[in-house]
Amino acid sequence: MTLTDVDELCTAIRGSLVGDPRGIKVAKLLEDYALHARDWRAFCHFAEGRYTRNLVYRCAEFELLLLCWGAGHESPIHCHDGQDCWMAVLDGELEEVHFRQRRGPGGALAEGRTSRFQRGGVAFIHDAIALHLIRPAPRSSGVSLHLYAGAIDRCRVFERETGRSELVTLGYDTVRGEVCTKPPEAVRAEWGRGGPPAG
Ligand code: 2CO
Ligand code: FE2
Repeated sequence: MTLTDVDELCTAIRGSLVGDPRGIKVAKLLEDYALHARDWRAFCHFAEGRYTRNLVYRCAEFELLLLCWGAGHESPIHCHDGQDCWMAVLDGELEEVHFRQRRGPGGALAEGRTSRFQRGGVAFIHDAIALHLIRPAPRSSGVSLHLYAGAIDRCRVFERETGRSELVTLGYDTVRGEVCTKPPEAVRAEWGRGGPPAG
């Protein structure tokens, strides 16, 4: 299969999430798309000082986001609200750093492995695997495609030194390539549970 169109990718993902408990088929689809497609460039949107979250597609089963990472940007250390998360690199080089909470109350997070991913590389994470942060490799920027099944509307972000966390609501910088000024709840309501809004 050669996937060059993001809507084709969404159709294929929907057909593959069921009966793919380890997510192998889904990872292959994302790799295929990352290696062959260019249409994602229409959804790219970079900002000063922070990575951006750009909604490509959302339905009852999953959410697909394009994330744009400038040099020096870094996500907080965070969880994934109990959901499965795949990240496919479309451009540049990204680093993923794993963390885990130590047993007992409080205390610094323990740093685990760091992995690097280039175009076509696919990472998978779930809360049972680790917390993580994502950032571009030194001197690189990056664009990545994130599949959350189901959607992640909020997550906990963690302070490395104390292990303390707070719940944050996740928003969108753009929706299908258009700058988004609405609160995330409004976008979610528009997309409903079945796919893109009509019109
Ligand atoms: N989970 C983060 C987010 O959705 C990005 S890091 O990849 O999972 O903003
Ligand atoms: Fe993440």
